[in-house]
Amino acid sequence: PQHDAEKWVKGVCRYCGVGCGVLAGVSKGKIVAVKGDPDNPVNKGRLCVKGILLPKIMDTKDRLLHPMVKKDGQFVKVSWDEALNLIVAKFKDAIAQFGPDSVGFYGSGQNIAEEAYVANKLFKGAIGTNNIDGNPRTCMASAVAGYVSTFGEDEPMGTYADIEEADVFFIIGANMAEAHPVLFSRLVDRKNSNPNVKIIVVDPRRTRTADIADMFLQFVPGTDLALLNSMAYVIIEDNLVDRDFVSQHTNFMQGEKKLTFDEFKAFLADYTPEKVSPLVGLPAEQIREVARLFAAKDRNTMSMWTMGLNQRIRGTWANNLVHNLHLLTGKICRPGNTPFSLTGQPSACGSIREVGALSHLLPAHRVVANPKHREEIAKIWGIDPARMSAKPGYHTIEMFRAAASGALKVLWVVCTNPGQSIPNLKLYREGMEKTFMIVSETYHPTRTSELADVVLPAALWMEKEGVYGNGERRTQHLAKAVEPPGEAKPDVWALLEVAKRLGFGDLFPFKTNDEIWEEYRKCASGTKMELSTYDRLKKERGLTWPVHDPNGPDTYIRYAAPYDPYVKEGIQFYGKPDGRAVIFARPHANPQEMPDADYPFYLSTGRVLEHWHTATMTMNVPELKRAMPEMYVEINQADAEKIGVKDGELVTITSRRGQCRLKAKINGRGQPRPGMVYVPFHDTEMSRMINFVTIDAFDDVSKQPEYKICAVQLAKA
Ligand code: MGD
Ligand code: SF4
Repeated sequence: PQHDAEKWVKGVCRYCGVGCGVLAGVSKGKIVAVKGDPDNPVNKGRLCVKGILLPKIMDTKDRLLHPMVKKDGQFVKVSWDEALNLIVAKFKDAIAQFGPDSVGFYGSGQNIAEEAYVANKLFKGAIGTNNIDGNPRTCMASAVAGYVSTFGEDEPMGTYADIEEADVFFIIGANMAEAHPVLFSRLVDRKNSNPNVKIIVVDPRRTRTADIADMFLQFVPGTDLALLNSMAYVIIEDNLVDRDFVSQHTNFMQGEKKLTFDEFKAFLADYTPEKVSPLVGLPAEQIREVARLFAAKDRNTMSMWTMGLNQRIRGTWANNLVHNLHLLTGKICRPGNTPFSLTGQPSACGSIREVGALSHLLPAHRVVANPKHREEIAKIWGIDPARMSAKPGYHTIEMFRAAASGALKVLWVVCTNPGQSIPNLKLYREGMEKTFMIVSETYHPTRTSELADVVLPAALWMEKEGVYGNGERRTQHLAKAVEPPGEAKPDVWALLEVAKRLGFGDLFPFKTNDEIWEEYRKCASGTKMELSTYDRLKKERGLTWPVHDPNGPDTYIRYAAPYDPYVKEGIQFYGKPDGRAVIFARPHANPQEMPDADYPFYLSTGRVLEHWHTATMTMNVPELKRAMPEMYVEINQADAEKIGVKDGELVTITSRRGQCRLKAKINGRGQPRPGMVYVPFHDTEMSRMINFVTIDAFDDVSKQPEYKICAVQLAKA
């Protein structure tokens, strides 16, 4: 109970990319309550049901309290010393015999920035391999590639404050009501405060988000590119283009080739609403109406999207096409006008995109392939740049393929559960068993830790301090509130120990998180994503970078005066050499796997409100478990009748890769279009783990897998 708290400690919610500020109530060394931080501008005191119940994930029966090593197929408790020595011996052996690219690291958008920074430096700087990737590849990679290709710089130009300034919301491929609940409540407030606000929701599934839509477009899965191009067509046809903006701030491109406005217009001739209508399954007039509302000259328009666009083999292109609509209409870089990609995890931006903990990146939005970038980072890391590899390492799917093929000998997994969350699981679980796998976890067993050779007990949320960076560029500090249980240690401690024992102690002299942060801050200094000091972050309710003067203001809108400290006048897309963003001609392309006579349904997968990803944490909370004890398959009423299934009956879902058995949910909280089914991916029970069914095809630019679409057959079980 809240009144028992001896003190309240400032932190951030453990779960989603919204990044709500929390105050954790501590009593007798335990977190006994959590409340929304009223002073945090993200949530202003609100929390969703997962956030408010956070104390219940701490002292659970399955907390991992000691290091363990698998001996003769059984996990045996060992000392930290024994576990670390074994890990170091395995790393040394593999590197000596097969070279640095035989080892890898798989991290998480839930790591604090300091963990990701140390891991990045250890693998890319000390060991000399770029084999470091993480779950944001499965989540945000297409958004990264979209921002970088269109604007030359990653991450949104706007912030959440745009919600209170916008009066048209274009929400495509995002179910904010369940995946970004507190942000959704800000949207609802905005709508309630102003009768003029219009909300457009584009989704093949009727979701809870669609419940507040003024226009709901339930289109055919996988046809976003055609729809977005068609909207661009209407914007040009109806003369809704902001000609001045376009001529001053944009280039038209098709691949590497520059186009004229007229050539771009000619490209769109294939996308008239009439031509596109049968493909997308929407009336032509509805496409026109939506485009006109989006582009209305007297309105501010904010787009929001997430996995529906990102988790696609054309995810990068889909991102480009949303940016196109804002650039064509000039609805960008002004309050309430912004293409805003929603982030999935609490620190996918702060710890992975900014720290550069993916296989092609270096800190502060640099890339491994650029010699100047390697040199700059090598200088800060105190190493010879020759020690760093120019070759991007394995991205997520490649990394688990390398484990399956035997090329990857040692893999360290921290703060993620790929044994449940990777697509086409059967193949990759076999790979995880084959390679020597170290898993740093807070709980055991999980679907990954059960396959490990060594498990290391990790300190959980608020048992360690650290920094998270949320989806609006807000860097926030979480204080340590309580001691970790048993022998659990912060992940950063284990990383530093392994670094020292591998002989790299001189590169890792850090005694505190402040020291790690201050070195990382040097990487960002002089770039256009400057960060504030650790001391200041401890006091503030987060700061949205760039923070040009460490003691000065943070930044509401990038690329635009008077908000962006690097722009003196007007708008400048300074990520591009000529300061111009790109409007891309990108054709429609089908998903990798289309329904056919054998596999006639589209399968889509995603989240529900009550659970977090693989549910290791949320299934430990009785209230959440009771509310949503097992996952199910949502089927449209008409399809259910066709296959003779009633609500609650078991259904077998089969793809070319695997099978699942789930209860049918008809007219549940979501309703897919006929011909499509939807399954949440939180279930830990083998027969209900939908990633045995999903496809591991990925976007060839962003390398993000196409979790959102594959073809399946359904049968009453
Ligand atoms: P999580 O449950 O978030 O799932 O998938 P994962 O990252 O694999 O895993 C986090 C793990 O970290 C948990 O096991 C938790 O117990 C542990 N943990 C918690 N705190 C700590 C800590 O401080 N230290 C350590 N070491 N461990 C900790 C997410 C992934 O799933 C993502 S990001 C996406 S976007 C994909 N989405 C998706 C989908 O939409 N559909 C399908 N079918 N699959 C998907 N998989 C992907
Ligand atoms: Fe936590 Fe996200 Fe809920 Fe906020 S909206 S309380 S960050 S899960």
